[in-house]
Amino acid sequence: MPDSRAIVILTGAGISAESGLETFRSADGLWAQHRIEDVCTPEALARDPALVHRFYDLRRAALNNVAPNPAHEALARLEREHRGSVLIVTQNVDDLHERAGSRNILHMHGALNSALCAACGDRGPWQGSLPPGSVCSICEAPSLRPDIVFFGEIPYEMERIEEALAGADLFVSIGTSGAVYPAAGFVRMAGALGVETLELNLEPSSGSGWFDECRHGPASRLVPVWVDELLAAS
Ligand code: BV8
Repeated sequence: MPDSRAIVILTGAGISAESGLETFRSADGLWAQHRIEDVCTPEALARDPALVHRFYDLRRAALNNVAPNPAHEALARLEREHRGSVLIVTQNVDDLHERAGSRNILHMHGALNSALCAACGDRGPWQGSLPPGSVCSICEAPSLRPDIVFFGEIPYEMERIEEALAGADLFVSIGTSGAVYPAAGFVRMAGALGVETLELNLEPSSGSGWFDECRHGPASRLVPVWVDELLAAS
């Protein structure tokens, strides 16, 4: 019987770590250099727009120096070859899933290569630095900001994510510490709906106890092995 299970995959900073992008909560991670309150809240943006815009400018520029790793590539192969649906819900704001060839992706915390107009709400592609006061091409207000979901703001695509979880046969969490909600609650939502759950992470996360199965190690090794297993059983 071919495997046509619907798969929902949540990814976090850990899947991009081996591509050279910093995670958030490791000892030398992004938050170690900046307090969350200083760069990832609406209050921080209002208090010091230059600091917040520069924090995201630096991370947008870093995308030019990194490439997808075998974990991103394995997920793109899964989407191409698996008979059932494969949806990536990523907390990451990098474009490595896209560059690896994945297409069915929801960026629930926004994206570095996008700008948001604080005046009219338009979101559009953005390359290069985004200084405070950049002008929106739609409403012409000097109100463009990084298209990032800050703490206290509502993540994108929550309805589509909840629908996908309700219709999933398998929920896989890759490279996330399970520290940030609502993403950290998806495993419990899935489990309560009878969805099978798997964690692939370097080490046990805050939510490991909620998963049916956990495998620990680097994503660039674990993810291709898991995808090979799943496709071989198809
Ligand atoms: C909201 C912006 C209301 C993008 C980010 C319930 C309880 C408690 C608090 C809350 C709650 N509900 C809401 C909150 C408040 C808050 C929250 O969760 N606070 C936390 C700190 C307690 N949440 C919010 O404010 C959210 N908004 O809830 O609105 C709402 C909700 C639903 C519906 C309606 C209304 C908004 C949260 C978004 C905040 N923005 N970032 C950016 O700057 O990049 S969060 C930030 O953390 C990133 O998005 C990041 O993705 C996210 C999670 O971090 P991880 O990706 O997990 O990264 P981390 O470093 O933590 O972990 C890396 C993992 O990888 C580790 O486990 C490590 O072991 C592993 N790893 C490392 N190397 C490898 C590896 N794994 C495999 N291989 C490797 N090589």
